[in-house]
Amino acid sequence: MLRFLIIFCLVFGFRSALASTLSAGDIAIITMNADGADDFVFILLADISGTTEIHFTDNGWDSGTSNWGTASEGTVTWTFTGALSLGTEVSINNPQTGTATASHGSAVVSGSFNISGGGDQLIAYQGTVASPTFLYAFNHRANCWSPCSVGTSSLNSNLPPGLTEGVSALSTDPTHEDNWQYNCAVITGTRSELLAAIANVNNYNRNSSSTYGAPGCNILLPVELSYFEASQQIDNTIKLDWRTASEINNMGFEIERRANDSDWQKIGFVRGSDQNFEPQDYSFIDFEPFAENYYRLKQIDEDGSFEYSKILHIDIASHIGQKEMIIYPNPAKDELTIAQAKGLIRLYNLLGEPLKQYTIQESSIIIDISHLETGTYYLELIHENGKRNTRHFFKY
Ligand SMILES: [Ca+2]
Ligand SMILES: [Ca+2]
Ligand SMILES: [Ca+2]
Repeated sequence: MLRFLIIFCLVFGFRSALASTLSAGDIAIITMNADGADDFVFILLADISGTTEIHFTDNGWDSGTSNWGTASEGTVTWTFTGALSLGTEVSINNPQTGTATASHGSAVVSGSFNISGGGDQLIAYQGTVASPTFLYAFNHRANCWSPCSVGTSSLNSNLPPGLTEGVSALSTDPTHEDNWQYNCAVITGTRSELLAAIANVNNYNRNSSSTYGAPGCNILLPVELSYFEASQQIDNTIKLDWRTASEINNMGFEIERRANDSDWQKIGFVRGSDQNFEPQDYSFIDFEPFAENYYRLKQIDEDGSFEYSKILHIDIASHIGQKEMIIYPNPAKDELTIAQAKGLIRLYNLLGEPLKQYTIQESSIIIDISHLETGTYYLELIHENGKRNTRHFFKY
């Protein structure tokens, strides 16, 4: 069953719209070969757009000097212009030959790129050599990250800053094999669940005789809600707004409501998008809310499984802080009574153009509407305390 998550603060769906600036764990290395011509594969765990450039080096990071190791290694710079979805596997082929190709975009080799069969590492970063932002690191050198001395060794590396073993870095220590491929043990879940699975040595095919290609995992992420909010509208309806960061197999959302002491009732349904890696915005209007309302979303997958969102509570009375303005009759022909109102009232046509205003000193007033053309109008009450509410009526 797909997971239904509420993530309020850090939602990578928001980042997906940004062009090319990635963070640790936005990609993961899922195939690394020391044999053959050192093909490797990484997977996108964030959508990208614009021009994206990522460097991959077999040079090590020396935490003793807080700088790169001094061995002569190489770098593959991958460049892609356009949009790629989360879950895309990108293969870099033949980097050891000095002339690499990429399954998406282009790859340019500089220096002497060679993933050593004696153990080596592949470190992904953005930015410059002098000021890198590390994205992911894969190390198949036994007894490394922390105990290794780097210096002039081409085989050793310490864990680059900003990366976390088991999340955005994988050391196969103490197991050494030349070639590694993620076995797709986990292909759905939250981003952190996926990263934890990909950075787990137990989830890898490995050998020292033949190379691996792209795993072809078809990574899926469940429906993730970026936010879910309720707001009272000027006409005292309640609008629910929510955004998904990504969706897989999402049939849609049932909107459920209850009053303080009643059972949940379905009051609507909004269809989802079956599969989407871009943020999607949804809304629903409750035209007849209670004074006190609780709302939740029931997100339903195509297979019928479902999960509930958090529960929102919105109390109309406390929002307005006033008794509700009453108008009658409605529809009305010649006269309209406005009751439970004290303050300034403005009459608008359907275009929002103000037609007339009234001041109500007592709690009710009868206004003459005989001259109005047939149609819908609305009254806005501005309470003495500054709060406002509105009512529609139909003139016939
Ligand atoms: Ca090699
Ligand atoms: Ca090397
Ligand atoms: Ca190295």
